[in-house]
Amino acid sequence: MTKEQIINFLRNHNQKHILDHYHRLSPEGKNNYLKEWAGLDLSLVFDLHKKYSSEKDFSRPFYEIYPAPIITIPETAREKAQSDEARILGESLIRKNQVAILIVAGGQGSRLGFEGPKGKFLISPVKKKSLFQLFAESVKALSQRYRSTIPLLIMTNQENQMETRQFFASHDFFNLKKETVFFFNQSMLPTLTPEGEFILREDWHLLLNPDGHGGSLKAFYESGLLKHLTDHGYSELFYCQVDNPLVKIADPVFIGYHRMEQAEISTKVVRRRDLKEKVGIYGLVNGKPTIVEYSDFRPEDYEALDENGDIRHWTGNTAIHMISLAFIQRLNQHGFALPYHRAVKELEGLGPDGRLAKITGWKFETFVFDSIPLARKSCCMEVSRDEEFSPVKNKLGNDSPDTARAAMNNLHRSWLQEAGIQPAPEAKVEISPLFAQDKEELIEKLKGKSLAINGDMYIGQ
Ligand code: UD2
Repeated sequence: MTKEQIINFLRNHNQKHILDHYHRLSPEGKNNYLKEWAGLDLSLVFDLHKKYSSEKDFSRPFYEIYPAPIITIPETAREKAQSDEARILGESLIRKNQVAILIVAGGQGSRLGFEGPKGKFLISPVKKKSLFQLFAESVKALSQRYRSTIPLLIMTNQENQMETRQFFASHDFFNLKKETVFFFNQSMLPTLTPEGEFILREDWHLLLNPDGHGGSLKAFYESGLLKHLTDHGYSELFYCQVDNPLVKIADPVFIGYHRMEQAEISTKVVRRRDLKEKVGIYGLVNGKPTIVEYSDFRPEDYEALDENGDIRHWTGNTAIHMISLAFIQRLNQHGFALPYHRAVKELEGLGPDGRLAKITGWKFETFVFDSIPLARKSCCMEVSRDEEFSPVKNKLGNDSPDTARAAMNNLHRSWLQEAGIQPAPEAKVEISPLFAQDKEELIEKLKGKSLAINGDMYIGQ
């Protein structure tokens, strides 16, 4: 939008508070101020505001969601053989440089109360490694194990991109080849008040929010990185969130099943911990595989029990996906159209008197899992929570740094016990991804070795 178009837009949408501020600026100040508005989709947020404002019925719809086909955790010999077959296929795809990794790290991470990009948060129980370091070392270990090039893509937003890039550069990309690490920004959208007004920050700039992790599929395409990877022969994307230190990066079994099922997008689910756990549910809606977010369920449905007294909707979305690059290409070709959700948040902004005040904001965002019903085929695999899922979201309680550190410690202690080593009861252990990425690799490396663990121990490379 040109300067005139923006001013006309503001007038037509009664944004008097913005126009008053604008007219107080110097000619140079006016130019600079409008620069940040030029790239924003102002009409979109007002269309969305109109849609949500016209909704009288705020009660949540009843979702007819039924169990979808799920690849459950292998128990029988046949299931284990199938899992091995998937692993071998997945490993071959990694070796053939077909698999890239995307970590979405553009969220605002407000619940954790941590300033800065969440990937910088120091999480590992003994060495206090950051989330980014753990991911980077896993990618390094995978590329060494499979002698392949595994591009690592990190989605940031305009507010945390510099700090994220600087963090990697100052750590020399954690020994990754820097030409295999890519950063790209998702888009931002203006936050609106329920009355349909833009919100100004303390510095009088427009309050914006990232457009949701669904924006990763659009930004990945628009950045040119999708074409770059496709041109270099890559075909599959392993997708995960920056907040989960237990994620099995580029898990060959998952990659294999995704390919065996000829799926365009695949999801890992875990059994819900309890009725209150806030996760999306994977199931069939109108016969199509779909993830319905906990916040879109009617509470009585989300907390329903089945005839055995178990949680009826147990397939909790871990937000770990395999997404085929051809599918992302297709999603973007005809105009990217994931549905926008509205999050209502209490935030700070300038009130009518020009002073900072508590303001209710409507944030519009897309969810990556809304692409699942658009896929020709999708696949779902159940995994063990203890092995693969312990996100860092809240400062305390569930899904906190404490619960993630405990999960990491328990997992690595269990690997050592399987290798015949019994750490002292209170000892915290941490195994570097560069030493062993899974139980099998650790057992192999410690074969014939004895190890006394009487206190906290880090097992490095
Ligand atoms: C998400 C899922 C939930 C479950 C849970 C697992 C949604 C709406 N819900 O809940 O179903 O899978 O995770 O932990 O996704 N992010 C961006 N850009 C954005 C917004 C988010 O990169 O614009 C990233 C963010 O950095 C974080 C992740 O996406 O790593 C999850 O973001 P969230 O906090 O919005 O979703 P959450 O944790 O409520």
